[in-house]
Order: sequence, then structure tokens, then C-alpha cells
Amino acid sequence: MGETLERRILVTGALGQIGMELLDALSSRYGADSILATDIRDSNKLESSGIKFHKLDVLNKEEIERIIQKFEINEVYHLAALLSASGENNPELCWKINMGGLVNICELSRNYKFRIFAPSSIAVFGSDVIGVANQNSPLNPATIYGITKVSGELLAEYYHATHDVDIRGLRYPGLISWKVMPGGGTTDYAVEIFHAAVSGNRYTCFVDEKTTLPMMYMDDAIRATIELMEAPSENLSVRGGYNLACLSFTAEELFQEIKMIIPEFDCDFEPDHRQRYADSWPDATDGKQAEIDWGFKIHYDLKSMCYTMIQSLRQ
Ligand code: NAD
Ligand code: AKB
Repeated sequence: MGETLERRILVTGALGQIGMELLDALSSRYGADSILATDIRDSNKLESSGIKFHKLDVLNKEEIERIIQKFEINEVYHLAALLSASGENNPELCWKINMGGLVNICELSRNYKFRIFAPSSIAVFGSDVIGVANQNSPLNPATIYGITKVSGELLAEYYHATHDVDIRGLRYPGLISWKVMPGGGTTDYAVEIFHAAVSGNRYTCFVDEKTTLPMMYMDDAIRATIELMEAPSENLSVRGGYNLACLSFTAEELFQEIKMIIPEFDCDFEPDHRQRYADSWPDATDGKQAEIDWGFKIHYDLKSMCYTMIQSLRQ
């Protein structure tokens, strides 16, 4: 797609945590008219936004093709997936949706030549990566979700190199946002804790207080996504998933930072099965390659993120 062409955008999995925020950002930048939001769930949430909505299962390739033809789609943000905790509950379904959906989108792009955004995750790393994960650290995930993300990255590199598909990806850290609750991930505690704090409830955190993970405020993640999709193709040395600079804090540090703003807030820590997935992921990711190739820099730190989350939820 040439940079000056008018965008006609399809978003899959659009009703999720990232999708609902990305729709707002895409709509402000390119106009609501240029977007078709889709999800396997039905919704009337978008009625007032001017964004068209169509119910779509990403495993239904014929229906995706019909939509791509009808709306002359030239850019796809492929967000439909099962996340880590949901994936471990149903590995077969996780493989089917995460891989089946991506193969359908890549295959259709061979014919219709649309640009694809397909997110990866810090879940590509396994417990052999200690501390900070670099762009080229080993990829030995311990979850089925992580396995689908590594396979997705390999597919992206393959379709780009062999079939000239313009596909781009980011290894998102755990994303922290207030508009939509997260959907079945391990990093969900870092969102739930804010909802409890603002509602005046005690929070029981499902990972232990020392758990440290790569995290990012949603606004930085959405900006990274759009910057990557607007970057000149020839500048991109990675197709499967760029590491991003991120925040890195323990669950206890997050609790203490929130407590500075809401002193009466209390939290206890009772690790459940998700502790194992968290323990298999790195503490932080190094985002040098994304900065070199397309200039990404993170804006929010822990303090400004906590302040913004609490202000936004209070409103
Ligand atoms: P989410 O669970 O909030 O949303 C996913 C959406 O996909 C849901 O609305 C769901 O209804 C839809 N969906 C599920 N199966 C579908 C199907 N067969 N057809 C169509 N739609 C279907 O997830 P999210 O947090 O918005 O994540 C989006 C992408 O970003 C995923 O690929 C995820 O792996 C990746 N990611 C997210 C995070 C994060 O912290 N949110 C971090 C790393 C990577
Ligand atoms: C999850 O916890 O599964 C996601 C992710 C980091 O990919 N938030």
C-alpha cells in the first residue's frame, strides 16, 4: 500500500481490550468512515461512533474474503485471539483461533495485497531468558499461547519473505488500560488492581508481590501500533514482532504506587495457576531495534500511568 493511499481498514477481534482503544485512535486519525470493526461477539457499542460493525469469525475465510472484496480493504489489524490464561484452559481452541485466523489473513493478503498488523507478545519468551529479553533472545515459551505467538512470528517472516506480504508485528508487553477489561490474560492483575482501588475494594492479586513483568500503558501501545503501520516498509528489519521499550515493576511496587494516590487501598497476594505463566516471562524487554528502525519511544512511566489510570476511572 502506498503511503498516500486512502486507508480502508478491517479490524478483527475489535471488541477486546486493544481493539476498542485502537478503533478510537484509527477513527481520529483516518476517519470513522474508513473503518470496519468485526468480532465473533455481537455488539451495539459502536453505534454512536460512526464505525461500521460486522459480526465475523476469523476462522471463516470465505466471509473474510467477501468483506475484503466488498469494502476494498487495504489494511487489516488482526487482533482476534485467545490470551494466555484462556489459552491454557483450552489449548486446542487457542491453536485453532490464533493460528487458523492468522493463516487465513496471510493467505488472503497474497491475493488482495493488504497490509497486516498481527500482534505478538512477551509470551514468546520462556524461563531460559533471565531478566531483560533482547530482540534476539531465545524463544522457548512455556504456554500454548506463547507457542502460537512464536509460530505466528515465523509465519509472518515466511509470508513476507516468500510471498511479499506486508505484515508487521509488535511483542506487546502486558497492557494497562481503563476503557475495556482485559480478556483472559496473565497480566490482567495490573488492570484489575486499579478497578478495585477506585471502587474502594480490597484486591486479591493472583501473582505474588515480587512478580516483575514488562508492562505498558495502552496509549503508548496504540501509538506504537500506528507508528509501525505508517513506517516505510524498507525501514523494517523485523516482521514477526518487535520488542518494545517497556515499564518493569513488581506487583508490590504497583500496589505501593496506587496507595500513594489512594492511601486507604489495600491488597493481598494469593498466587494461583497464572503465577507459573508469569514466572516463565522476562522482567523487561529491550526495545532498541524498534527505536532504530522506526523511532519508537515510550512516554508513560509508572507514576504517570497510575495517575492517568486513576483519574480516568474516577471520571
Ligand atoms: P481480548 O481478549 O481483549 O480481545 C480479543 C477479541 O477477539 C475479543 O473481543 C474476542 O471476542 C475476539 N475473538 C475471539 N475469537 C474470535 C474469533 N474466532 N473470531 C473473531 N473474533 C474473535 O484481547 P486483546 O488484549 O485485545 O488482544 C489483542 C491481540 O493483542 C491478541 O493477539 C493478543 O495476543 C495481543 N496481545 C495483547 C496483550 C494485552 O496485554 N492485552 C499483550 C500482548 C499481546
Ligand atoms: C497475557 O497476559 O496473556 C497478555 C500478554 C502479555 O500477551 N496480556
